[in-house]
Amino acid sequence: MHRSRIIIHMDMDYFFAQCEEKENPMIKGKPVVICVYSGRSKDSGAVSTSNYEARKFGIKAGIPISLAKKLNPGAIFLPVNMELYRSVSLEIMGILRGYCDAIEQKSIDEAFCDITGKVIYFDEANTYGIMIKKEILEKVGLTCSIGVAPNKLLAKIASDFQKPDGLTVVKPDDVLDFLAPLKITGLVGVGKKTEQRLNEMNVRTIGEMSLLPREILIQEFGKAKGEWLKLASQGIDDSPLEEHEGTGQIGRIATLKEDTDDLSIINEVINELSEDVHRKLTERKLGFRSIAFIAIATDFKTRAKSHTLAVPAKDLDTIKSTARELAKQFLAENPVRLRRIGVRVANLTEEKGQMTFGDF
Ligand code: TTP
Ligand code: CA
Repeated sequence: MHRSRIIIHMDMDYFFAQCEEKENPMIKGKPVVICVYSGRSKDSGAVSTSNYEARKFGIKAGIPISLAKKLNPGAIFLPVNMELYRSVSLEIMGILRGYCDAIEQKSIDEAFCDITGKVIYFDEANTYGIMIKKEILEKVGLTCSIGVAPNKLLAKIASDFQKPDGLTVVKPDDVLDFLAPLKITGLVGVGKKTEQRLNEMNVRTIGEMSLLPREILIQEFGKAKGEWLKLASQGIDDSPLEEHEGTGQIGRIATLKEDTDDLSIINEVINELSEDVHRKLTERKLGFRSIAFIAIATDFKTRAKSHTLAVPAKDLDTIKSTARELAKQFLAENPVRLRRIGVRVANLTEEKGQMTFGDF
C-alpha cells in the first residue's frame, strides 16, 4: 500500500502581539495593537498585527494606526520590537526541529515539518501535534495552531482551520470531505482574480471546483494554473519541503542543565552553540556581520544583546568570543539566573560579500 507523507504546518497565534503579552502579562486580556510607526507624524504608520481582543474591534494587520485608534482609543498600542520576535522565533523553530526529519521555515512564525519518519502513520499524528504544542507552550509560553496532513497545501489549510490554539489532522481518507465545503480562496494560490472568475462560473467551494473538468480549467486559466487548480481541488500536492534556514539569520538555543548565572557554565554552552551555528554557515558558504547572545531567564523573559562588526566575518572564533563577551556584559547588567541561552548570527553575507535578502 502506498503510504503518504505526513506534513505539519505550524503557525503561531497573533505572533508579535502574543510575544508582547508574554513579556508583559499585565496587558493580557486587553486589546493589544503592534504598530509600525513611519515617523512622519505622531500616528502615521500601519498596524503590524493585533491580538484577538483587538481584532473584535476590526483592528487588523495593514490598517492605518490612526484608524485603529479611532476603532478603539483604549487599546494598548506598542511599537514593533523585532529583536524580541526574532529571538522567540528562533526558540520555537529550535523546538520544532527536534520533532521533525526536515523543516522549511516560511516566515518568522510559520514552518512546515516532515514527520513521516517520526510517527506510526496518521494514528499517532494527533498525539504528536499535542506534544509539540505542549513543549512550545511550556518552554516559550506561547500558543500556536498546527495542521497535520499528507502535504503542504493541506497542512497549511488545516493549521488555519481551528485558530487560535488549534490542532487539525486531515488523514488521507478524509481529504476530499475536508476540502469540499471550504471556500476556494482557502487554497494558497487562489487570489482575488481567480476567485472572481470562478465565482462567475458558479464555483464557490473547493468541492465545486473539483467537479469542473480539467479541460475547462485549462481553457480558463492556462495550462499550468488550470492543471494546478484541478489537482489542488482534490488535495493533491507533491511540492517538497525546501529546507533553507531563515534567510536573514542562523541561530541555536539550548536549555541549560539547571538555571544559572555562572559564566563558566554559560561559556561552555556558548562554545557548543557557536560550533553548531558555524557549521551551518560553512555549509551554506555564508559570512555574518552581527552576533547576538540570547538569554531566557527564569521569568521566561527573552532578551538579546547583539554586536555588529565593522566588516563581515566567517570564523568560529569571532562567534565564540563575541557571544561570550555579550554574555558577560548581559549578566553584569542583569542579575538574573538563565534557563535557556542562544547564539545567533545575522546580517548574513554570501562569499562574494553581498548581503542576502529575507525578512526574518
Ligand atoms: P501572521 O501569521 O499573518 O499573523 P499573526 O501571527 O499576527 O496572527 P494569526 O493568529 O492570524 O496567525 O503574521 C505573523 C506576524 O508577521 C505578525 O504577528 C506580524 C507580522 N505581520 C506584519 O508585520 N504585517 C502584516 O501585514 C502581517 C500579515 C503580518
Ligand atoms: Ca501567525
